Amino acid sequence: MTNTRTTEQWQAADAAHFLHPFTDFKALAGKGSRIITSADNIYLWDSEGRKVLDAMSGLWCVNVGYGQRALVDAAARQMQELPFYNAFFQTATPPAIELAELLAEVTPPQFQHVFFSGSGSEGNDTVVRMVRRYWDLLGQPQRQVIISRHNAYHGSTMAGASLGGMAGMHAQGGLPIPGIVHIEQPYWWQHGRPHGLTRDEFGLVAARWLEDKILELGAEQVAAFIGEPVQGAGGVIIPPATYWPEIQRICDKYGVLVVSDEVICGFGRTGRWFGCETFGFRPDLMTFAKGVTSGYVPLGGVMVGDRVARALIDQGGEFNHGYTYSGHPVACAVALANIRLMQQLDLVAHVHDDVGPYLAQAYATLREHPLVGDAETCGLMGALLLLKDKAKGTPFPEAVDIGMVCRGHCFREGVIMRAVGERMIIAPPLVITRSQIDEMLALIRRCLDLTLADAQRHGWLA
Ligand code: PXG
Repeated sequence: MTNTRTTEQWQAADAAHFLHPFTDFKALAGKGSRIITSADNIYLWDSEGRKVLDAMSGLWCVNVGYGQRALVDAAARQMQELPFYNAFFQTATPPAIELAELLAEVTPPQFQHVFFSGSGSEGNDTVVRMVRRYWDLLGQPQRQVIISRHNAYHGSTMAGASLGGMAGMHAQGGLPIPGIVHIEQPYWWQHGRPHGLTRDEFGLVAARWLEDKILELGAEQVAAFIGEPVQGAGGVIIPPATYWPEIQRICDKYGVLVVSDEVICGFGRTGRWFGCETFGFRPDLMTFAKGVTSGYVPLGGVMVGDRVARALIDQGGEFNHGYTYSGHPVACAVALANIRLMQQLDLVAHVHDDVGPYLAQAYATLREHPLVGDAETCGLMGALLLLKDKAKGTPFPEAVDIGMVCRGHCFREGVIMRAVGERMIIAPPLVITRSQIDEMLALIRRCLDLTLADAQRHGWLA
């Protein structure tokens, strides 16, 4: 659809009818949305014709960048041939079968089966149903509890938001649902540094919170542990290298299933195909969405490892769960084109060997900035911690929403970053080049300088 109305007309119709996700409706209606009308490669254009560098890949999803013809053609072809058929009643479509086969090829070897959903949230609903079904089949129906982490994000459905550890979400709608408990996140700045622990020491401490919780509940009650390899929406919290291997050891010891939520980390984001490969653990289940289609159309799902698949398949009996769009042929055709394009472009190696290390080096230089207490990256995810006094590690007072001040400058200067509290985060398209990283860094540096000038002018540094 072309840009057929003025910005004001779009904003008025938007305010009149469209309730946006995670939005204060009243505040937005007073201000007006920014209308995005077109995109190419790593750039967006708004209805005023302004060009913006999209350092968030849409919403952590447009991994191959905008305007990739192969994905568009795959969708158009599939829509002509067979726009929809379901997978419920002993039927299947060629794109869904081929995608299942290709996913088995690009995921770690324990994954030979997939259950499709329409989104990451639905994928995590499937996870809850499936792990409980698994333990039922094994004759241990009391193994119900799933352990997750505070500040995790696993989606916005009842189960997704319950698995997530966002206090603001739990406060609305009576969450979490029963049988989901949370341990503390592996965030060194918050929980390790104040106690004088090195990152690696803290990684072990944080993993052992899981063991404490398993022992407190009784291992015979615990079905699974779920985590994002790197917490995305929580602020790009990169765990110490010691964390995930210790989580794996603990889960193995007590027979607890490991679920890796790869909705953000999957499909190359961390410099390997999946985040579990970067962090050295071996999940039994893996949720994916976003990067599977580079966001061109909605698709999600759960990779089912052999341990769970064997129980589900060999024991027989119907799994009473599924979605109209499980294995949607158009979504699967686009995912096939997307993954094949990633293979053709050797995009995972591009992140691992080239732009990932280049971004890490560029981010390290930002540590010299007076506002930046820490600058971390993992593959093509990055976080800047903005501090009032970096020498002492003092945060800004809560009344100063420093992240939102910085984000405002980003909007005006033409780069999209996300603010999570005092963490400024990025996850640019994986096709980004070194010179585009230079361009992005110049914009980020400028926004940090403007934020610093605000802080000085308002006396926030005193
Ligand atoms: N798991 C993870 C790890 C996610 O990041 C979901 C599940 C849910 O996926 P769906 O497709 O149902 O949205 C996500 C989604 C943000 C932000 O502000 C992040 C997500 C969604 C919306 C906003 O960073 N991640």
